[in-house]
Amino acid sequence: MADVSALLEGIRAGRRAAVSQAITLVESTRPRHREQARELLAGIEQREAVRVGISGVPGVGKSTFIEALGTRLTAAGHRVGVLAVDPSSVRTGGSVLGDKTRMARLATDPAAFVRPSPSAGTLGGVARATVQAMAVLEASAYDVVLVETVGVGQSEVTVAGMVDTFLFLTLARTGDQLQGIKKGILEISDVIAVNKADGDRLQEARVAARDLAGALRMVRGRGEWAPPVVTCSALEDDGVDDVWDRVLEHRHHLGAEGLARKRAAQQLDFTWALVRDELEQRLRHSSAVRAIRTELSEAVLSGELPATVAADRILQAYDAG
Ligand SMILES: Nc1nc2c(ncn2[C@@H]2O[C@H](COP(=O)(O)OP(=O)(O)OP(=O)(O)O)[C@@H](O)[C@H]2O)c(=O)[nH]1
Ligand SMILES: [Mg+2]
Repeated sequence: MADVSALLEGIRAGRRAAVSQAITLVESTRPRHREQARELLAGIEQREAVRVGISGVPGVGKSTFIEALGTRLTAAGHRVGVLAVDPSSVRTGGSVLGDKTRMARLATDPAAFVRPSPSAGTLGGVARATVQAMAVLEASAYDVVLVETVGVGQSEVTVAGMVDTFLFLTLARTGDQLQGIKKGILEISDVIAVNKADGDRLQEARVAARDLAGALRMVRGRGEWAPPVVTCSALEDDGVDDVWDRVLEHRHHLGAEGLARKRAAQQLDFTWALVRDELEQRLRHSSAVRAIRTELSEAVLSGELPATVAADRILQAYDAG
């Protein structure tokens, strides 16, 4: 497909078509493309953007928020890349069309690059593609990269592992409703914003932010970064600048060394994630495993064979194959 050196040249020059093609290349699972993607990634200039993950339940306003924030940032002279990690597109094989339409301004902004979620593969595969797409954007002088992900399943943990700051958007919830927020997500969040703080919901949002800040003090230990909880209205672009200030404060708190350490640790985690993803692919495609798969599955289902024995046989077949 691609001429890697032409792509590299285009990326350096900041040409959108080249950036777009390069991202398509890193998303591809075809062996020839993966080889070219490796060549491409080895050749691009390594730069570091401000990497921010944005998560929250469907409909909380992530895309609207990114539209407001991204427009502000490009107006201030930044180049903004937007990527999405969407686990539902992994399941259904379709990608979210909504994201583009809800970022109408940003999608036509010459200083922004909006890319929907890759639509094929496992979450591990999508994560691999996203990390590489991030590198492509950075090499093309996008200095802020925003990654949108729905706060269901594992995708937010995956995204938190590839960004500097993780922003969690939520809706006004107080008291018992706070239980509905997964504890795990509060643990990985660096900044929390109660969105849709507008109209009749403004007061409610403020109360919710205060309650949430209280609940968080119990989750986090002393001396750790205490995630600030603020309110905003993405729709009215109110408080979005304040949320961004908090993101920058979190960066400042990490400091250059802390950030470097965090990124290095993420690289190591990513290394193993790549290995696991590759092993899973190989397991799935192994003809030796395929040959015994149905028979073993039936034996386990009928209670004839214990899971431990079946697992051993599968691994033996894989190792021998
Ligand atoms: N009143 C109000 N509505 C908002 C606000 N932010 C988003 N919305 C509305 O909420 C709906 C969902 O917004 P999106 O930005 O698409 O939400 P999302 O979190 O990206 O949703 P998914 O991508 O489907 O997970 C849209 O109708 C928005 O107009 C806000 O601050 N205030
Ligand atoms: Mg969205």
